[in-house]
Amino acid sequence: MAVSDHVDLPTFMEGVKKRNPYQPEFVQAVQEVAEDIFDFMADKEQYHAQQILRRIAEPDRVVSFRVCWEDDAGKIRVQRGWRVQNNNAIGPYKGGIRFHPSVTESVLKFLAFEQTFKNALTGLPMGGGKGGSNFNPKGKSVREIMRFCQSFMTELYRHIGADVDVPAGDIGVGGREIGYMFGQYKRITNQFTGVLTGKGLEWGGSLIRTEATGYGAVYFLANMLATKGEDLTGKTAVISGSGNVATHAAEKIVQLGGKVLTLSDSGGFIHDPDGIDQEKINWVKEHKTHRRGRIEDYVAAFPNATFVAGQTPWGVPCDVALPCATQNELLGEDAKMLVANGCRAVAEGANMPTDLDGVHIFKAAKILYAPGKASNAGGVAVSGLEMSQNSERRSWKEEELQQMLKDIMLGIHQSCLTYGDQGGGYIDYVKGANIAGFKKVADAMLAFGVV
Ligand code: NDP
Ligand code: 2IT
Repeated sequence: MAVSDHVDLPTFMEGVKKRNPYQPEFVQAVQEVAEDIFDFMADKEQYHAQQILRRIAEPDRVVSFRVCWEDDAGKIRVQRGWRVQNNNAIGPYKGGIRFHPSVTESVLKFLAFEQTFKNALTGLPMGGGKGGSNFNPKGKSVREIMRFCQSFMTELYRHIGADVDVPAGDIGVGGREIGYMFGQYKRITNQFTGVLTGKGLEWGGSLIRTEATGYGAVYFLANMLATKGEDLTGKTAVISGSGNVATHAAEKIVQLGGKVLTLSDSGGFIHDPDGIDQEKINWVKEHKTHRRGRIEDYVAAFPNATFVAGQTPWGVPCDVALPCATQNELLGEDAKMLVANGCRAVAEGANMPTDLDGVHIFKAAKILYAPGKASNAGGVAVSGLEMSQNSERRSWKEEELQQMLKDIMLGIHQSCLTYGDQGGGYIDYVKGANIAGFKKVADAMLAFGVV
């Protein structure tokens, strides 16, 4: 029988900080979860005795490797690649791959940690992982991107597998990059397996995977509004980002009768008072994804809009907000501004876009606020459905998948209600998501003993 080890939250966090120096994003993600889990664990001795949270906050393994490739000028370039396999208590490691110059071990550890709870919330059998590289795809030719993806997979392949670890896309990694990586995996191993998700429809991909994260985030937002007897009709939405998640969130907001006012990228945001309708969203998708252009070019195409350089869009008054770009893009001051301007609901499409100050401000204001691990889980959920289809060697119909995505998002919402209802009509979705995700993983870990 393990000896009780009932440390308090500050002591626990001191240990996390000490063991993870120079990893602020990872410490931040653990802190946000630990704040809720310590409350929940107060009367549950076995979680303390078995050091469950401490074990979830220590990745099963972190693989770091060199990625060499040759650029178009013939110069040898050296990047660092990682795969963080955080926890596989409830299924194979599962999570995206990010290519962005800001990628560090800390960023990937926070993402793999968050992914562990998110994947548990979907109800599907997936553990948590994340990978990536500090490679910057901006300004690279398609051939350079292909060579990089092939070199990255030449090491990664030995650490992944359909029943081991199943990567997918994330920032800087879309269908094209998944294609290059899948092609290289298949070439090295001579196996056609469901080792990656987000694949093309011709070669094992699932319908609606591309749309699933953004659509799912808006379904979750609609579920939250429904608890107040409201829907999205006529509501104004401020969205950050202009990639996969942001454009599909915008699309679903428009479909459900809302008006999208902003989109952004790392250069700044555009504000279109006429609303960003489906035609304009199509233009953004084409311009950002296929032409790899900048969001500021939007104002030349749609002159009623304005571009604000170097800023995030949170100062634009709105009914609902969806941060869909990157971590820590919505700070305490932004949260205050949103609340002061009457924003009623925030659903995170990105992972950890709101910093800890912002989280505390949304909680104190008691607005409808969904953390990414709940509201952006639609993407990985459909990835889980892609894995099922690959295992069955068949493809499900679009209507079936649309319904499954809606049901999964509703199920996550219900889990948040179960563990986050604070009485008086206030649901703490952060707490609900953290506890529901933790409980599933923790109870599986208890069953396995000390491993
Ligand atoms: P994309 O690469 O398609 O788009 C990323 C968008 O965010 C771009 O508009 C990009 O601008 C902007 N962005 C990226 N980094 C920064 C930065 N440091 N500062 C400001 N803007 C930035 O990625 P996704 O849409 O797939 O991912 C967006 C977020 O959603 C991420 O947090 C990701 O982890 C999360 N997510 C993604 C899922 C998916 O299925 N794809 C699933 C769940 C969560 P620019 O073009 O200037 O770089
Ligand atoms: O953050 C995420 O959930 C993703 N990038 C998607 C992961 C996946 O495996 O589909």
